[in-house]
Amino acid sequence: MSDLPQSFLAALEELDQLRADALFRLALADRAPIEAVEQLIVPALEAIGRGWDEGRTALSQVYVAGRFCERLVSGVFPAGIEAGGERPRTAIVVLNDYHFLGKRIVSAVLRASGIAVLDYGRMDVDELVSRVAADRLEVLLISVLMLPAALQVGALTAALRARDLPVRVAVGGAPFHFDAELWREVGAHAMGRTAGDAPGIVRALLEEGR
Ligand code: B12
Repeated sequence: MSDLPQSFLAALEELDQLRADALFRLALADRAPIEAVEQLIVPALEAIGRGWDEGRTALSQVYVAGRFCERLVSGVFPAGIEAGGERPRTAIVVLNDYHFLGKRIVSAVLRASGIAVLDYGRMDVDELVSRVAADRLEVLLISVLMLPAALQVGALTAALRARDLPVRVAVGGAPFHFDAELWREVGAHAMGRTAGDAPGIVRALLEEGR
């Protein structure tokens, strides 16, 4: 069983979706969904991303693997149903980016830990500042995978400060893995490496802000 992640990566690289699907289901037999996602899907997509960076993998392979993993993730973490009652003061967004998988997983983990979260989808800086103000957010989670989008978090935190909005910002995604200091440089209050970090971060930021 220990070579499951390796076999899953090989199946994705060969675009063998039937085999990848069977291996993922095998992983789910003795793992929680979040463990199966973190142990199989996340490292496989990271390896495929490196392959593209180094010229070993075609963009079409990255695309097909990404879309396929999106289907697997949607199967175990269906899109959220907005909770009734008081409107949550925590939201998650993809900033100027089209990599949505991380956001989907982080939202699911938060919901599973009893934290209600608004899903803002994809936004740019101006739209996001307006929504944060309108919803009087306490915590904003941002998922970005492109370096230019990560740098825009700096423009966002500056705009939030300029409007004196007390929201606390947490970031996650590949650029923050590649450069461990980037989250501080863009003015975020916290950074998470995995979706499993999100509930602890939200609770700590809510606590700090009160
Ligand atoms: C799949 C993929 C795609 C798919 C996306 C499909 C989709 N619907 O999401 C497609 C093919 C569309 C795509 C397109 C592109 N991609 Co792409 N892509 C990837 C790849 C291989 C995997 C990303 C992924 O889904 N990972 C799985 C998810 C679950 O992981 P994750 O998002 O990191 O989230 C985890 C953690 O980071 C954390 N997390 C994430 N967000 C947050 C937030 C908070 C608050 C917390 C606590 C935690 C947290 O929790 C998650 C679970 O643990 C990465 C490689 C990589 N190393 O990430 C490249 C990568 C991100 N892509 C890259 C590039 C360049 C592109 C393109 C420009 C390619 C091109 N030339 O067209 C386009 C641009 C699209 C755009 N404008 O946004 C580069 C970015 C480099 C850079 N420096 O900016 C990467 C890093 C590849 C590389 N090594 O060069 N891509």
